[in-house]
Amino acid sequence: RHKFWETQPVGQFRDLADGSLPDGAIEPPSPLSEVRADPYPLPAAFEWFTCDLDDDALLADLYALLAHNYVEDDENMFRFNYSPAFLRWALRPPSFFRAWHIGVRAKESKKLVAFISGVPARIRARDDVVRMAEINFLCVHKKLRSKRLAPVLIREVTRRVHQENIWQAAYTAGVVLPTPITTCRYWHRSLNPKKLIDVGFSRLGPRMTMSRTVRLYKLPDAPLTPGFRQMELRDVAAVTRLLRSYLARYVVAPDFDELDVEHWLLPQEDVVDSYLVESPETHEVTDFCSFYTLPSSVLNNATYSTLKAAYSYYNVAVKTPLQQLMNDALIVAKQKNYDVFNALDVMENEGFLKELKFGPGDGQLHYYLYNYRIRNGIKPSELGLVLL
Ligand code: NHW
Ligand code: EN5
Repeated sequence: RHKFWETQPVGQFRDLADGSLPDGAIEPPSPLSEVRADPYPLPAAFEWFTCDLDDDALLADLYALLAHNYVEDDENMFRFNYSPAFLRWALRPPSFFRAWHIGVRAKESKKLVAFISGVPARIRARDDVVRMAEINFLCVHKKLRSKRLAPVLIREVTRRVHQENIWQAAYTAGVVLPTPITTCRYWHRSLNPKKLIDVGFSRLGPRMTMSRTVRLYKLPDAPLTPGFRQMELRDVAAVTRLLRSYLARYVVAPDFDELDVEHWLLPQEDVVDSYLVESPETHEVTDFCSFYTLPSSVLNNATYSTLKAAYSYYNVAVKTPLQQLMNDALIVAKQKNYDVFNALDVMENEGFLKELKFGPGDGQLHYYLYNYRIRNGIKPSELGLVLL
């Protein structure tokens, strides 16, 4: 069934029933001297190409490859359209490795035809903090599909991760592979219902008119919680404390330090937005919420070419009820002209989705670990990790 994945140190479907296998690494690390020294062979017309994301021309090529060939929904109506600034942010966190930004080019034309990337992260599974690679943006040009190029890209990124003495990875996919640690559902909250219906992202409900629908999704003009404001550089220490103590309750979650928080959560326009509640009395930071910006191209629509989507990222509600905090997140997203606010059913999100008029989407997101077993998997609500 899975000619490639059957050869990899990942949970195999046939082991699902075997409760005797322990949690943790599936296979031990090798001595670095045994890590293959040279790149895996590619078909003769292609060559490996380590991408320099400082180079605006290269970044534009990567952007274009993904904008035309990356993930679509099951009916091919929308395609993710990660912006160049977003890609730079996603691929250059603290201590990133340039060698993990891996392109494949046509030797002759130098055209970028495939890509895969990793970034380093510390991820905790139960009480074990593990250095991992987060693998993302695997993409093969549409004209080169089904030629078994993806396994070559995956082996090559694995080799380059091993060269840094890192032996585990985390990744997500919309497709089922051996074997998810958990399967999450996407939920969607309409902010601009008329446009969403016009482009086919959502439908007019039964017995609903357009004007009733617009009214249903109406939001206040400004956030309601006193002390709700944008996160700033001076908040990094307080946000790190809040987030670390919050993520400690999940079975799988990132182990963020202040440098990570500064990178991943400090607002960057049209990339990541973060807000917090500063108590008007004590000036303490009590709550935090964030979302990232990932537009989708609208395929085949005469009126609209893109959907502006916000994706719920990390949220911590200590003093403010989570539902109220997320309602404020919806309000600022609406103010900033997003068409839809998306969230997964991870962490405590189940506790606000229905109440805030999110509806279940038709997409799922499966979470995976490479070379790390978690017996029986976990529930989405036990997952404290959001990948981009
Ligand atoms: S998920 C998004 C992936 N990208 C897309 O869906 C974009 C559109 N599609 C494509 O570009 C987020 C192609 O269809 C791709 C497959 C390139 C997906 N993950 O070349 P072949 C990520 O980026 C397996 C893993 O003929 P293709 C996460 C498939 O099961 N494996 O197919 C990435 C089959 O293997 P099998 C996937 O359609 C995580 C083989 O590829 C996969 O031309 C990567 C077929 O290859 C997917 N999304 O190209 C793993 N889709 O065994 C990281 C298909 O079943 C692992 N396949 O025969 C960790 C590495 C680091 C370890 C460090 C210690
Ligand atoms: C991530 N790093 O399928 C790796 N999106 O539901 C890639 N559906 O947008 C993983 N099909 O349900 C990719 N509207 C996995 C996701 C791939 C993209 C995907 C889904 C997620 C999606 C939309 C549009 C469907 C169009 C037809 C959807 C319904 C919204 C409705 C709003 C009102 C309340 C009820 C729900």
